[in-house]
Amino acid sequence: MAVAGCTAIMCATALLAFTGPWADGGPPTGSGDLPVLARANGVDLGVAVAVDPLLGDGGYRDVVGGHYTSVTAENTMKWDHVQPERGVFDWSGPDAMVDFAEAHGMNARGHTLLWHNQQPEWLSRGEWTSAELRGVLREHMEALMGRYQGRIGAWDVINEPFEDGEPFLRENLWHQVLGEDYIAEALRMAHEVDPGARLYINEFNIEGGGAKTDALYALAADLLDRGVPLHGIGFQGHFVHGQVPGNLAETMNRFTDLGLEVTVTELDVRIAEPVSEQAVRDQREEFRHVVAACLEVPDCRGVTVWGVSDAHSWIPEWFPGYDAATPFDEDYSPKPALWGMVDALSREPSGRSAGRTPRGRRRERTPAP
Ligand code: 9MR
Repeated sequence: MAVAGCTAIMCATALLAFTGPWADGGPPTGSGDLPVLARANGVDLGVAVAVDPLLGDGGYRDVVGGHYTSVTAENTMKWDHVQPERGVFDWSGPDAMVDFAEAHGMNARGHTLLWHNQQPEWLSRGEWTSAELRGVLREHMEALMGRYQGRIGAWDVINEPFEDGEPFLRENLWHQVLGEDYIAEALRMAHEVDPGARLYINEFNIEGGGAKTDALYALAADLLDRGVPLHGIGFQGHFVHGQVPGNLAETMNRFTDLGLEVTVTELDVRIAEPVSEQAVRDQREEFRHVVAACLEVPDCRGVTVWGVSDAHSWIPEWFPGYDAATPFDEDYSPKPALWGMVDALSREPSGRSAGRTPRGRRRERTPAP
């Protein structure tokens, strides 16, 4: 997931270009500026993409290719899409996404390998012995991770392992059949399949601290103590307008103090309807805050936004009464939220990319509060 830096001249030009317009809240001056700014800061600015518009909608492709440095598969790399029948793989969506990323000089994140949702029935309803399920998991990893080895730098290996609002491991298929050490087992297996990939646990409702965060911290610390190849924690970042945690950087720092990297993997900020112009303006500060928090944390690798525009966001369907959660409106016009990300990337002192801390470096652990 390495991001290319920009030359001093390119970085300086990009930063200068943003100094004026952003002071008075204007829009971006050019579609190529955000990627330059992100790379100048040594982070990825990513977006979750859907395959159909990525292939067929010019406006969508322009937003993705023009404003971001990385893509994540919103759905097309999940089990039900990749292996709808046992041993029958569909690579059309994943190939399209990875090809797009490469054609546009972007990075790609893999999402996701073990999750309780979007499993095909043959998997979720199967009567598995632990040996059989291990075999199925290895086949899937070898096919999917193996296909994109060297092209996808980071994988959300374990997705949402804790109960929604609880500090307890979720009773998903993997837990039920393989036991609670399924997480260590899956990470080791993933590392065998692609030793070069950065392996993540991706979780939500952990961004502001609390019992679930503490439980994840204890799990991560235990895995590292046992030498399990865990490299990063994904902070999903599905926020509600007005409730974005102020202590996000502090929470991320707890995990980087373990020697892990972190990434904000699924950022959106949903606004209650009716969506007021004021709320949309205020959302700018919330997107700025999240990107700035990542820049504050030396081992934060980047921020990925969940959905290209408000027309493609999962929010209206899953949270009726909420909308406007992404940085582009339904016509692909940039919203203040996009400007907020530019604000953060423009104000970061330069040199972060040159002065990055080495990956995976272990630091002294801080006790859980
Ligand atoms: O955005 C995805 C949406 O299109 C799917 O219908 C949904 C199905 O569960 O999954 C959404 O993505 C989820 C992601 O994979 C994991 N974290 C929560 C995301 C939002 O539900």
